[in-house]
Amino acid sequence: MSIFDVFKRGLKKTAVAIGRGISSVFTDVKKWDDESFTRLEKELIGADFGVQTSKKIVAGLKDRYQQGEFSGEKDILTVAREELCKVLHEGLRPLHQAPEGPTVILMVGVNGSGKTTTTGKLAALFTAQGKKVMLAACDTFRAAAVEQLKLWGERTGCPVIASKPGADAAAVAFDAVSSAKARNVDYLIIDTAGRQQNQKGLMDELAKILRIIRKLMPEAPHETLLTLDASVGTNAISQAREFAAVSGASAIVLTKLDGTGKGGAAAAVQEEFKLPILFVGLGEAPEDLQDFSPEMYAEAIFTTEIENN
Ligand SMILES: Nc1nc2c(ncn2[C@@H]2O[C@H](COP(=O)(O)OP(=O)(O)OP(=O)(O)O)[C@@H](O)[C@H]2O)c(=O)[nH]1
Ligand SMILES: [Mg+2]
Repeated sequence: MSIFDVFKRGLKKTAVAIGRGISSVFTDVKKWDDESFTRLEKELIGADFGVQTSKKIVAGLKDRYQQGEFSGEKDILTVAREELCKVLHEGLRPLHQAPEGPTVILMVGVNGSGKTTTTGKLAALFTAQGKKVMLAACDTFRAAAVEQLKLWGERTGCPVIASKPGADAAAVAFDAVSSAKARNVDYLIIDTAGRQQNQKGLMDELAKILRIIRKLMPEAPHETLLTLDASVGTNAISQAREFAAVSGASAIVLTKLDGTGKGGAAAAVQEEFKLPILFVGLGEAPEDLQDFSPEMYAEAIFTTEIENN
């Protein structure tokens, strides 16, 4: 399956929802007026594109329509794609890499947002690129968390540094960074427990993990990736903004885009967080985590190829 197929399949629910929305706006409209543009804006907001982005897309469409650049429904999709890509390219950058030695990636996020699964999928992605990957089970809070990560270690053939549930998470981080340096792996990915910014004990634990990492490698972590569940809706996503600030998140992984008809969230997230989206989760299989490509994302969402199911 090509990477674009992964995007297409993962975003199908959203594409169907948007496609229906656009058709319902334009079926009986030969000429577009302010009302049809407003209806389209509402459809986009309804698919979680966020108010600002929806306005930007529609304003761009309107401009180009008035300049006579397009007329039919198909052209709308093309222009909508271009406008969405413009928004999504703002602030986009590749993953930070260590100039030498291991690149350390710290996973953070609220409970159930996809940290452990993303850790496993990243291991699969980097391994497929021929890189040496090590995982660290710093979620010592939840009993089954260590086992869950060890399973991903087995699936991807990557060593997992772990201790017992209940152990000191920062001590596991210490062992993991030491070991990653000694074995000179390319990537160390550190899974952590789910937490909210108002849980003082757990936030202190995260701060301690960071202090220990920096003691051994002052420039690490090279990325602190915040996992955000796209299917929870834009309100819940906005609530994660404070968490992002407190945890020092450097970039975002938007997970579960396949589980929702409101997959427009990437645009809203970028608008809210001012952090780049580096990866997207488009399903539960290892290959369903992909580098975020605005072009593929926009093409998969705004498409005329929607099967009727
Ligand atoms: N469909 C779909 N499911 C996903 C995706 N990412 C994660 N999941 C599922 O979401 C659930 C929670 O994922 P976890 O990786 O365990 O989340 P977590 O953040 O580690 O959870 P805690 O450690 O409990 O905080 C699991 O059932 C995953 O299979 C995705 O991109 N698509
Ligand atoms: Mg987890």
